[in-house]
Parts: sequence; structure tokens; C-alpha cells
Amino acid sequence: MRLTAAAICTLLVFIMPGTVLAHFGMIIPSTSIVNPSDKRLTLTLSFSHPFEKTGMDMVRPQKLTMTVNNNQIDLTDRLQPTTVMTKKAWSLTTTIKKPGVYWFSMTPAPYFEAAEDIFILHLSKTAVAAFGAQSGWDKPLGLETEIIPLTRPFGNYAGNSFTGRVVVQGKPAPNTGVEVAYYNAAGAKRHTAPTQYHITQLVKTDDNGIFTFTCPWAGWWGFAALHDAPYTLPGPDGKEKQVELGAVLWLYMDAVGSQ
Ligand SMILES: [Cu+2]
Repeated sequence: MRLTAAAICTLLVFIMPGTVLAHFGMIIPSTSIVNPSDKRLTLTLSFSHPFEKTGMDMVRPQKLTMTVNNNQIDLTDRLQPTTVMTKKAWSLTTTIKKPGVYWFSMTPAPYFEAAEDIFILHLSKTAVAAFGAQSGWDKPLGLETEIIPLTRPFGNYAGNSFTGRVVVQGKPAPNTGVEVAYYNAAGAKRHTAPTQYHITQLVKTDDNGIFTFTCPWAGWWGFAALHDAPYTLPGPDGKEKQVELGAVLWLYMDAVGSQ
């Protein structure tokens, strides 16, 4: 049976009432660390349920940028259609030529989530370090909302903790929920959730907008700090709908020992 993304979300709501759905803007590079032996980097952009491994069709993102050493390059026009979890997604392959910390940031088109009667807009970013450089990993990109790392977001082991600061319009966001999802990627160890609560982990920021989460497994981890946007958008029925704004950050935890 084929299910549309909306049907899957509706189904999840039906099966797990009250459960926070783990849909995440995803920006996953082929590696978080680029070495001289292979300078190519492929980025894959999607809007998916990373733990459940069910996808949703994603229309062309509004924007994809690469920021390194205070220079920002717009890569939106270079996005090519691809497939993630059998659904429409986007990708781009580029070559990293110079040392640096490369921040990739995606602004998707607002996604109308019929099951929740809201729009979802996840501003999603990830950092890729090249050739040993590491300055710039702690810099904000100046997004409407974002997670600024306080832990270097690459070169970590599974079992490390990640600490970040959530900002909205540049100001720390206290008492804000941060959803955490593990990308149950093919090739990685498949993890199962003992209960529905385990699918999405949840932490909150403190008075300074800071949160910490310990990542138990090797692989990609997504953090989504969510709040209601100060504006609404017209929905398919013509009525104004709330917009869930997400500051999403993806980072990789490497396996302890040999890989
Ligand atoms: Cu969903």
C-alpha cells in the first residue's frame, strides 16, 4: 500500500495520539569531514521522518547557501531532484578546494501539514570541516532562528554530549523545546524504539537558551528547536494557519574505535 506523506502523518497521529511527530528538515552531507583524498561532497536535502524512515515529498527549497570564512555562496540553482525514502528530495554535489568550516543552510518552502493544520518551516543547517580547519564552527549564520553550537559540531564520538544555544532573531530563546531525532540511515545500525516516546527525544533550553543532549549511537543526529512564527500563512482552505518555525541542526557522531 502506498501512502502519501500526509496520510503517513495522519496515520501516525491516529496510532500515536498526542505524540510529537518526528518530521525534520534534513540536510545530510556525504561526510562531515572532507579529506584531501576525496574532495567531493554531496548534500542531500529532504523533509522526512528520520527515525521512522518514512519520507515526504519536498518541493524545491527556497534557498541553499554555503558559508565559509564569512563568505556566503548561493547554491540554490544547482539543486537537482533526487529521492529520499522513496519521496521527492534534492541534492547537490560540489568540490571542496580550500580548508575551512563550510556551513550549509537550507530554507525550504513552507510545508502544509494537514494532520496538524499548520505550516512547518524548518531552517536546516549542517557544518562540514575540510582539511583540518576548524575556525568558524561556533559562528551564527544570522538566520531567523538557529542553533549555535557550543560543542564543535564535527569530530565527535558516539556517547559525546552536544550543547547548543537556540536563538530567535539573534536573541537566546529560553524555555524552548528541542526535539532530537536519530537518522536511522541504511548502512547504519538499525535501531528500534522500545516505546513511542523514544522515537523523538525531547529537551528544553535553560534561561540562556542553552540545551545539552548526549547522543548514544554513531550516526547523524538532528536537533530541532521549535516555536510558533510571529506570522501566519494562508492554508489550502484559504484560512490563515500557524507556522511552526524550526531551527534545525544536523551533526555526525563517529563510532568509538575502528569504523
Ligand atoms: Cu510528518
